[in-house]
Amino acid sequence: MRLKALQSKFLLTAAFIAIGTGNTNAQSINEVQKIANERGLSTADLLAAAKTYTPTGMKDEYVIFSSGGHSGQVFVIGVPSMRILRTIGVFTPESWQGWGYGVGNEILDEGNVSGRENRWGDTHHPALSETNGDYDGEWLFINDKSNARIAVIDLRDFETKQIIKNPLFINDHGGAFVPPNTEYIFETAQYNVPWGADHAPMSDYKDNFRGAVTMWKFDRKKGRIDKAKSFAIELPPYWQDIADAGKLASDGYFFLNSINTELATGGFGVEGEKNPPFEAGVSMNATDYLHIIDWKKAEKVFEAGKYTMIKDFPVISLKDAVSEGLLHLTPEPRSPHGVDVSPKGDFVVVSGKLDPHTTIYSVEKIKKAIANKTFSGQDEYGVPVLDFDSVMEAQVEVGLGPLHTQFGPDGYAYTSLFLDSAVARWTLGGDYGKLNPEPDWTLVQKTPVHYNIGHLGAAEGDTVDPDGKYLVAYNKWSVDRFVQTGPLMPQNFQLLDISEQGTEMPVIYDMPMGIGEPHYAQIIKADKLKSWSVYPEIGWDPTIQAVNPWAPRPKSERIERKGEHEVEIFMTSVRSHFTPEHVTVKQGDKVTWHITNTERAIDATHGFSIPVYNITLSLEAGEYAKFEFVADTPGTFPFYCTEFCSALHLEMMGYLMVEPAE
Ligand code: CUK
Ligand code: CUA
Repeated sequence: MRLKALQSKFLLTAAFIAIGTGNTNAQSINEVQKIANERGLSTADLLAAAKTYTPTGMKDEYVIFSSGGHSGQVFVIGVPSMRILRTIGVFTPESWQGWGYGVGNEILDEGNVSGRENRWGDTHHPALSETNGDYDGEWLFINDKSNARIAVIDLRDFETKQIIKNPLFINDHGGAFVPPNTEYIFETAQYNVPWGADHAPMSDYKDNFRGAVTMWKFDRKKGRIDKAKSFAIELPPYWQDIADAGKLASDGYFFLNSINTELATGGFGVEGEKNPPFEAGVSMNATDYLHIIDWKKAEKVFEAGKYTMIKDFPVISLKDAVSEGLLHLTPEPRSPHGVDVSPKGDFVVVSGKLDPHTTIYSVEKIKKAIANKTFSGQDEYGVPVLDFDSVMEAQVEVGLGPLHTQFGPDGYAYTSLFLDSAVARWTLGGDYGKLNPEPDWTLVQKTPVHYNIGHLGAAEGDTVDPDGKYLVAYNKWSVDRFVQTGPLMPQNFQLLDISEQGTEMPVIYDMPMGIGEPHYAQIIKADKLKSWSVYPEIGWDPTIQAVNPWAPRPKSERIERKGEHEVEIFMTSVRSHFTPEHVTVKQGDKVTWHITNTERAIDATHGFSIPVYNITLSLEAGEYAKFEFVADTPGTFPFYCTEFCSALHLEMMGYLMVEPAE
């Protein structure tokens, strides 16, 4: 019965498709119908296909920059096709792009932790650089939760340029987030430790463990975090969670929620320990605290020199943060997770995992309560707590396990529901109220997703000017959606069409994410990206984004012996040979190898690899790279181009001969 109805709908859809292509040939209509019937596709499926299918040569309208979770990387994905465009090696070496196998090692080393090499990360929150609250497509920042690090990625070449380790704490979560003009990158601690992760007994938790937010100064001209102009603000040892920077009405503020205001220290499973496990211990209070930080005020306090050096890093003390009036708290419902600022910056939306509502705070009311000191008290560290009822604007019952919220251009907000496995669409009030037909602060509809959604992302959905149109559910579980790939399954990115008001929000694509477990991702209009197609000049050094004077040029290739145990090699690569093709060094030589890809053609990448010495590079057109190693193993080592670059690519090789020492 249902099949029949669907089949008659196919005719319509097929005719629609046929007309759309200018082809009214009945045969092709029949063909579409036949295939749809054979594959069991509904009209909705055909429509979804029409909305997402991207024929060869057609480009995507939007680009997702997705965190990679504990893969340590960033993934770049096209919308609506949901095709993976590339990965960006960040905290984890990645051989295909030559990241961390001879090149990039110095940058990865900046992320060493306590003198140890750390070659993975847990990336959660990418932040695109913004100008006036809108993505400008220039820079991307991302945090590593596992070791409290921030990475800077240049979107001219999609490469990581800097990794910086937080000196005060050992993991982070409320980062990376940027204010509307990217003056700073915010990073906040999560599982608190004594400063610098020094040792202290758990019984010291209340007195010696500390939370903090670090404001990393971003020098846009240099494209680097300027550590000398960065500082931190001490916070109580609650588990600070996700954050969001204010904009427009809330410009200058930074909002940050927290769990574990109980100061639970766990201990479950330890003999003689009577504390409840963390999961219960941190969820006992009916409310936790939203932290409201006036970062512009904090900047002034820092500039006035009112800080203490801790672990060689300037920290504004909790005491000063309170007396200077730059830190306030206000209660938020149980086990809060997401905090998201509305497009005009006038509302702050908080969702508590254990409360079926989203709670909306009014920025105007917050400002008023701060000015009038409308406090309901203070926490045990002396931080003033703004009275909940005087700052809360509304609560919307959206469903079970609300986590994160994004916004559309039409007064809609979208909240992910982890336990319901759904996306809730609801309406904002205030100035947004006129933008859609529904009443303010009301749940409009819910769309099921598969399964257990974490973050969600709407096109430009956290900027001052959201686009709507598409929303992606970043689901944690895929369960039965794909061919079984062993017990480890991909995550599932589901694309939802949110372009129509008042209708459903159909899921129009499932994308298995089998290369990492992403958390947040941001979606930018593709035409805002101004990526290079080749490096601007031959000999371009991506680490300085300029021509490197050391870069070998055609006719300057050579091998120079410097002193007894040092050799310097100047090599070029072009289709389809390396110059020189023979490199002979002596066992024990310190080898410095310079190599330039002298190509000017788009996509004319050459790889370069040496066995045994663990070297593999990816040299894009124009790129210069340098790597060093000690030739301690004698032997005969063919080096070759790993990228199938030409008909004579197999011939693009040479020999490294390491002569044994006497
Ligand atoms: S968190 Cu993972 S679902 Cu790190 Cu932003 Cu919420
Ligand atoms: Cu160059 Cu293969």
